Amino acid sequence: MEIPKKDLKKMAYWMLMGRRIEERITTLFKEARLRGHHHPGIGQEATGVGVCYGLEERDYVSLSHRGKNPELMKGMPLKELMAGYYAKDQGCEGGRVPAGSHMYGDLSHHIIPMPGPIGSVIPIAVGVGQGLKMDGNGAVMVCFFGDGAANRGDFHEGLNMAAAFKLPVIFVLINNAYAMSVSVEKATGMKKLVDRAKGYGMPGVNVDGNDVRKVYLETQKAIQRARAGEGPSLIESMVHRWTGHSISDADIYRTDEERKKGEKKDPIKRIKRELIKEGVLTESAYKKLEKRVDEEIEAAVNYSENECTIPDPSEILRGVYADTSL
Ligand SMILES: Cc1ncc(C[n+]2csc(CCOP(=O)(O)OP(=O)(O)O)c2C)c(N)n1
Ligand SMILES: [Mg+2]
Repeated sequence: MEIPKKDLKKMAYWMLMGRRIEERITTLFKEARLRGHHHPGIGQEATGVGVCYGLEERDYVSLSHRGKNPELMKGMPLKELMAGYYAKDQGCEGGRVPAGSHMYGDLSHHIIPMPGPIGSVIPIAVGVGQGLKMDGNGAVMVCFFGDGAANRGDFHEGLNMAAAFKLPVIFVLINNAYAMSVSVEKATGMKKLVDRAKGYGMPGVNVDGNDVRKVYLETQKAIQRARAGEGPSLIESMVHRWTGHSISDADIYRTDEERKKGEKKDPIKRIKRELIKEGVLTESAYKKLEKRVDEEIEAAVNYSENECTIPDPSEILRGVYADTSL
């Protein structure tokens, strides 16, 4: 299937946004303008964009700790995301999550936060899928997680239940070959994680996560299946993690050779090369896109630093305990 040019341009915009925001957040940490924690999603842009491009307002996503495309594409305003990194009132969690890169969400945009323990979001996503099935309006739930999370019990219980009840859930396993410093080879006896799908009785597909078109087209099949009431699918997307696990990981357990091999598959360079070759974008149109993305990010940084407010300490317990007066 051909993807229309206007959609490819939008995909390129979102991928650039995914890349540049990670780079900007990293420099803000280095300048000590941001504090807390960050897991750079550099290298995962084509996966986030390819999966989320076809989602509709009625659909839900649940987040992992890496990559910003799902929440932005699902409607979280960039300024709200950035103010969340600064732990400001106006941020996505009202200043409660200075941890930065995860544990935030926005239910008004159908974005389910990632709980701290990796993989724990999977059974939650299955529960949302059950709710969507009961609503019967054809909405789907997309659940992102990593290869490490796929070795936790939550993955196995969640996929089994989703298949047994034919729930409209698309499980997106982002395989970046590592969980912190532990390689997939060391963590499991399986060669291909996607083969696990067979064990639960659902379709599974392995895609090159650097190729946004392939990710998009495979996800569309899974979405159609879910909307038609045929149940869940597992998509394993192969990517390279460009940085250490987090900004505080020196990444000493990988070789330069391994890193260089992964970086050759850069999804951003690839989409730029392809779209210019196919006449979808010119070199100068691509530069304009970069400029637009950088300006939007800078506006969000300025907003967070200069216009947003720090939460009042009296607010700290809001949302922690149930309101017993109700
Ligand atoms: C249950 C649990 N164990 C350990 C951790 C610490 N931890 C945070 S991220 C992470 C690695 C996750 O690897 P993966 O699922 O492959 O995602 P990636 O970081 O590669 O995107 C670990 C072990 C955690 N958050 N939860
Ligand atoms: Mg991983």
